[in-house]
Amino acid sequence: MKKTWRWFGTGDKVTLEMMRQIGVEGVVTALHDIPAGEVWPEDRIAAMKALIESHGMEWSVVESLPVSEAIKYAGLERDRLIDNYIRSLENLGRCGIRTVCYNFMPVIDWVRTELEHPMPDGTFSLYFDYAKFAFFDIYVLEREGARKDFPADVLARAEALEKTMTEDDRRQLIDTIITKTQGFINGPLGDGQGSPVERFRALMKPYRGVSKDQLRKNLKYFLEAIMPVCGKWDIDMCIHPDDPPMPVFGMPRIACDAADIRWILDAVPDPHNGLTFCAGSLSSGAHNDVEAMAREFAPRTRFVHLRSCNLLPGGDFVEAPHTAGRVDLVELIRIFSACRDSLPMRVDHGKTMLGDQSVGYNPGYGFHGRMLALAQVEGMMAAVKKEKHQ
Ligand code: DNO
Repeated sequence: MKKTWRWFGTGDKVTLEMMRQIGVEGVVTALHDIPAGEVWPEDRIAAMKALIESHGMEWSVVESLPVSEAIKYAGLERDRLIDNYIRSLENLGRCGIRTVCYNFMPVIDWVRTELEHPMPDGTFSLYFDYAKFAFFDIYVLEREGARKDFPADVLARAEALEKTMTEDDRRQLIDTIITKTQGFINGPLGDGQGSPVERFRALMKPYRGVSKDQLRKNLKYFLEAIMPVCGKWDIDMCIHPDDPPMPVFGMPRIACDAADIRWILDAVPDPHNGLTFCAGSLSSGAHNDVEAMAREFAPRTRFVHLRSCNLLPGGDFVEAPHTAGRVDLVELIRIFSACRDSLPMRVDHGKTMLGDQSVGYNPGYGFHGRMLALAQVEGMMAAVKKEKHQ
């Protein structure tokens, strides 16, 4: 597997020089300043590629070329936006970029309720508290019908929170779920006026009445439209699983489990319709047997995110150290390295540690925590390689 690292561009506090020193071979990045829906110009792509190459690495994966909301809910401007997407792919193809990660999650990408959850060893992890999430849905978003989406014990915990959460706690939760987590991945939340919560509600509106089946059809429509250009330039599209792998805020999600992924890969059997195997996202769903999924989907996997979670009582989960989560990462490395040479792999998130918290890194994307994880994974890779040659 190829050791890659997510980099947020020249504004990232982790520099290309730092990445090179710790043995990163390939960079995973995007033109983050270009709003979703606009075409990525060829000269901008070429300049980014040249910058990375001048530091002795390659641009291995685009993460992400974002799919506009109107493509996901099949709005009126869908075909125009797909045309723009195709033009971006063509420009990437001309520059020799062959792997593109994207997701098809309505409105909200990954969801966490705490970005710096203190762990007993003094480090911090990303954390999902199901009751806080329910509290946000019911009492902050005030989504109609939200209550019926939660089990009784979670509702009871959310009700208790409603009595104890201060105004400041609420503000912090909004900041975590909407502003911080989404902001650096997809750009600021919509244009529009008003508070983040109002803007979030407005973005959710077009999904009213969009069923899981409809969302699947919209993905198929999108994939069928872009496959010819992917074929022409040999570009692998790799869908990122939903994180966490369950429907959120009453909107459907279609990449949550083995049946969903099977559906996506079968609906458009073209080999350029591939998967980002994000072990971390999949591992946060108790229903997922992540190792079995790796065995099944390795042949269509084009990019791997290695990490995993630990599941806690009541539907909570915490991102685990790379050596101590519920998924055996050594086994995943065995499966993926048997399938394809040089499959790009990044360690995904890491712990926040050794001063990472005061530098201003994006949540989950600090330096020391990911460096430690990369070293651990590198050791696992070396052991697997040795096993293979025995
Ligand atoms: C979170 C990431 C996701 C991922 C996108 C890909 O840290 O794994 O935001 O980049 O879903 O489109």
